[in-house]
Amino acid sequence: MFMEHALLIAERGRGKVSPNPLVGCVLVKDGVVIAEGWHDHLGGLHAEQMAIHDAEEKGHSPNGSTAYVTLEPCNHFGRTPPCTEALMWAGVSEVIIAHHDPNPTVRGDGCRALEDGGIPTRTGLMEAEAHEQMRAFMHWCTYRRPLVTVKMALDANGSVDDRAVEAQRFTSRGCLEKVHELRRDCDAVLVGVETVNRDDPQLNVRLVPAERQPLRVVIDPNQRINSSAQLVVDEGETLLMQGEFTGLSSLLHQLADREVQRILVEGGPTTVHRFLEAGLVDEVFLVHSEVIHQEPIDAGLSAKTLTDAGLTLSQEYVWGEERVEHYLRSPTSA
Ligand code: AOF
Ligand code: ZN
Repeated sequence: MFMEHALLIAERGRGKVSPNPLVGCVLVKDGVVIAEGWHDHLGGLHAEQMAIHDAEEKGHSPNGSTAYVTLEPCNHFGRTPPCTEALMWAGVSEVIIAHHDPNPTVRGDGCRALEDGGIPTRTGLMEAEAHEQMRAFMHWCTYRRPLVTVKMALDANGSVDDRAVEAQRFTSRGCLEKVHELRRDCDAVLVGVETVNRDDPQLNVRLVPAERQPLRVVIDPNQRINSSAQLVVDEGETLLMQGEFTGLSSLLHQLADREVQRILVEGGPTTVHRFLEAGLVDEVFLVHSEVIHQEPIDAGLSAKTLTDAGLTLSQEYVWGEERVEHYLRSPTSA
């Protein structure tokens, strides 16, 4: 119950903390929550430190309380001083942790420092839920590449575009808003040059409130991008990946070095298939519209293509007027 509370308040930092994870913390005394804290934005207080401040502000002493925190407290001087020290200084008597911190600069040390300081710790309460909430951060720490999310919209026959008409959206406004929410949750959005030259997309977050915009990445090996494309001339940041590629995996490592933890591939079939064939896709949102294209361009995406790429159907949603299939990397091919 207390860890559930900590996971819930961690959500308040969504879209503002990357490349840090979402973290929540509650202080409990005599079975009652006396204070709460969460990592609110990059450079802001860590969850534990905010909770300690909150206790003081409310006139409660954190001394003798139990801290429930969704991530192992840090033990390093980063953008803030170590949380381990703050917890010890506050006199917390026990620390219950959902998930260890896989960050190489803090790994293992947080718990050890607390134990050495005489504060017992217990790790693993609601671990799976915490992992899910910090999925992109965990993936980036472990593999040093971003989590790759693909989104593709198809007509009733599996076509991505209609050559018979000017480039235009064929999904509902409600669906577009969900796509913008997805973009907001990603650090970068990637397309191929063909998509830029045909659709002239902005690839930013406009339909829902956003604290920051994703980095836009265009794969353009032969430098064919239209120089007046919106994402070239507008104010947002765009990374043009020009020249020969030695492999998509090296592209992802380059992006990971720029602290991109989750990337949304919104490209056309060529780009999406490149990622699928390289086995680099972690999840797919397949948006099914009831529209029928007159001169279709087949996406070439079948349940088999996705299974072959190591993905399994996990859930179905409704986004606006469209049905959406959510595929996730099968546990065996992680
Ligand atoms: C915590 N509590 O609320 C968070 C933690 O450079 P900094 O100070 O922003 O530290 C970033 C690292 O600290 C981050 O990569 C992760 O390992 C950990 N995040 N730790 O004790 C928190 N957000
Ligand atoms: Zn910390």
